[in-house]
Amino acid sequence: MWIGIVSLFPDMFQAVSNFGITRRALDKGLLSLEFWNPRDYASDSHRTVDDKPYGGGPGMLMKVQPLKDAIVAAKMKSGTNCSVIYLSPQGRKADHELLLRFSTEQALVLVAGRYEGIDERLIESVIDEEVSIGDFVVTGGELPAMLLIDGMTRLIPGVVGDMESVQRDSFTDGLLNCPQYTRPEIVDGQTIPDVLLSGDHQAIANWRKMQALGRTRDRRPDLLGKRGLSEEEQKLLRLYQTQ
Ligand code: 4G0
Repeated sequence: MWIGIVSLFPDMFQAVSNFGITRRALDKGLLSLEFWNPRDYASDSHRTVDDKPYGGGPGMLMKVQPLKDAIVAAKMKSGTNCSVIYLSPQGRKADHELLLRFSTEQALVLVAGRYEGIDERLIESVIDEEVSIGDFVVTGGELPAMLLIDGMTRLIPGVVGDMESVQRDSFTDGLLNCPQYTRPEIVDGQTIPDVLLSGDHQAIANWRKMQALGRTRDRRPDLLGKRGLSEEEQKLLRLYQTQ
């Protein structure tokens, strides 16, 4: 997967390119990142990349011409008619399904804005999708873009050795994960659920599913609403309250 990134601060992306699973995906050639800095497309001697909003008010916007030229250059380099994604608090909220869809694209361009965002006409002319990572504002689109890159990368086949662990993760089946425990058996007097030591694989699977259902209903009932419950799952959920 090739990702073109339009950003005033390309060095920030070392957080994904130099560490962990994303670094390995780059090394293996399963992921590649390429950068376009609007500052390199600025036309004046000060290399200006911000501009005042029409109508006045506080804050600045990204200057249209350098940003547009950088986006068009990135898109050209992709070699395909790839989607251009703009990270903004006004976007559609990202979720597992969106990342799954993006992770199957062979090329994407991500636009990371600064200041108070970009001119609406650019959204109409060069942006295909406006995506938000959640209902809060940060100082630039770079961290939101990195979250998408990281989340997509682990869904690319061959990136994570154990695809089963990816499958088991939260949201792949629309539920939160069950509680997890590792050694030692007792931590400061705190034990672990007996069933996990029983060796009864069916009982363990049932317990885990029941916990996942129970905490999803307690913490994220919206997820259950979207997903629905089978007869078997309703039975496990009733058992959860009697625990
Ligand atoms: C566009 C995305 C981009 C507009 C970007 C800020 C949060 C997200 C930015 C603004 C971002 C998110 C209107 C302040 C850059 N912050 N939730 N910051 N405004 O995905």
